[in-house]
Amino acid sequence: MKFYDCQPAPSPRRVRIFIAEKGLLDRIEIVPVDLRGGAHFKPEFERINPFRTLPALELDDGTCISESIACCKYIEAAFPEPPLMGRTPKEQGVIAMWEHRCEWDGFIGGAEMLRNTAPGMKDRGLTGPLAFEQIPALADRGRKRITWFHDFLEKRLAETAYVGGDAYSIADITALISIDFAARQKADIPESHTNLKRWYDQINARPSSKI
Ligand SMILES: N[C@@H](CCC(=O)N[C@@H](CS)C(=O)NCC(=O)O)C(=O)O
Repeated sequence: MKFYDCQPAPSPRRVRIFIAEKGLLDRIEIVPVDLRGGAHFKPEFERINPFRTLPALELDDGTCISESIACCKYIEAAFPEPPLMGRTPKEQGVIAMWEHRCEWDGFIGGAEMLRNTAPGMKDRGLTGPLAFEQIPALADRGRKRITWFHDFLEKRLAETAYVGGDAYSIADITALISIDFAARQKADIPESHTNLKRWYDQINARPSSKI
């Protein structure tokens, strides 16, 4: 299996951490893709992902799977231990709910900020092959969404050890990469959010967070 990766980008990091937590780093070939240099728009990338985003997996039979959560679902099914998406139906539902919430307000909020302000992202308001103009108001909205994201995680982590419940899961991974993505844009965890900070320090100390 191959994993199409880009070191600084948050979505590939989400799957890279998932792979590391499964102990699969030495069983999967990592193929770096230069997003800044536009390697994902070269004709040969069409086969890997016609939507022109990272991450992507290529299975040994040539099947390609893009979308971070789809890559993680495939890995979870193929390599169930340790479970990162819950064991029981209840755990699976609760973890999926929190994971999606973190992607929706955390990752997307960060993407709205970056893609609607960075000079290097002119006409790259959305990923993919079409040009989308930057809309500065969306960057402001993204910043608000990050405030909301930090606030709801602070409340959640006053009640549970991990975002998805009692155990580390994909919900923690998506929360971590979204928090770091927002922090790169000067939207840090507020000092007052002591539960979120405690959780962050603990998750950030895991070896998988460093790769
Ligand atoms: N929904 C996609 C989002 C992936 C995404 O936004 N990837 C970014 C890197 S974090 C990308 O490939 N950007 C390419 C571009 O900006 O042209 C997923 O979860 O995989």
